[in-house]
Amino acid sequence: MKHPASAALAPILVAAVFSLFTACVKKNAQTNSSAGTSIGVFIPGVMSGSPVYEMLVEGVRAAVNRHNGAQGAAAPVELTVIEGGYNQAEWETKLTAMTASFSYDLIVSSNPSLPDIVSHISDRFPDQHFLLLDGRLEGNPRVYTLRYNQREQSYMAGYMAALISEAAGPAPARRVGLVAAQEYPVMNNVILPGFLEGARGVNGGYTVDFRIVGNWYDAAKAGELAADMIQGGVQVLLCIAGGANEGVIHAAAEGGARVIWFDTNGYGIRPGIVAGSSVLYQDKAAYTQMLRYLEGTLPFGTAETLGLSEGYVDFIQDDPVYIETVAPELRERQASMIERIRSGALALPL
Ligand code: RBF
Repeated sequence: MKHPASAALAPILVAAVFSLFTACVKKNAQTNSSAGTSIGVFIPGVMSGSPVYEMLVEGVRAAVNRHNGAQGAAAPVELTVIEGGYNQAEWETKLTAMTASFSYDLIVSSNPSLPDIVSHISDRFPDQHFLLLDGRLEGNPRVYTLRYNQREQSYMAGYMAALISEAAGPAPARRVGLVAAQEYPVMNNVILPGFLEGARGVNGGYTVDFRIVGNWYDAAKAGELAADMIQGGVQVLLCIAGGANEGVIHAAAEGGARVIWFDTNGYGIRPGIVAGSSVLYQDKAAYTQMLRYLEGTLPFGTAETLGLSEGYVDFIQDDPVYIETVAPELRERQASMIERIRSGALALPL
């Protein structure tokens, strides 16, 4: 008679051996043809409340569906999405496990911290290919990266924040706000300085009240920070805190302040309170680069930076809620500044 524990374990073992076997078969098949191509998307965080990740999956999925539609059902590309969760200390282990499963021909992700993590993994798994957005790594022959010109993106946010602050009262505090989830090199070296630079484009006297939530989900904490900033005279706040942004919106609505949204069109989130949307088109980037991969033309080893003139960064000006919320003369000044970036008269390289 079989031991009961081993009877219970047997199916698990069989499943484990089988999945290892199919993973190896899949991998081997892939090297010879595009049949059985498997894409894994790693989300460094959670999707809900973070448009950069929602756009990533949307773009990858659209490219896979288009490819599968064109190829017929014979050899569909498979797509798996895995969330890494909010504990950043676990991301490398989780991504290593994903790589070590040998299940994915390509792993797609998005985050400025991913290039470092992937460099470590790539040393141990040199055959694994990666497509990384919102990050930069050049020269690894298995890694392609694309980042956005976030100096342009944050400049446009800062310019509008200062325009609204100037118009808000007779004695503006000349202080705009930035509520960020955490400090990281792109935040400290690109986004915060770009936001300040934009505000100073309106008036050189501006400073930034910069506050840190400590994570990407605590809306109550973000709300407390924002309320304190508004109390101190800040009239317009940029928020880059994922799910915690909700708290900033709430505090602004209570305190008569305005919010500049980042990454996606946020006017509809709280009409009248969100007075600017400085966006990046990560869905378009994910779609375009995934199609290049599926067509075999993604230039691994290279790193691209795309901004306003390439159509990957913008400030949404044609939304009816924006037109209703922001006075015409401010919108005109914002529009002419954007035109100066687009024409190259105002150069904001990274
Ligand atoms: N952005 C989000 O919207 N949600 C997140 O959970 C998130 N987590 C991040 C974790 C780290 C370690 C870093 C460096 C950035 C993170 N970002 C996140 C920010 C994102 O990469 C980007 O800078 C902002 O969305 C602004 O474009």
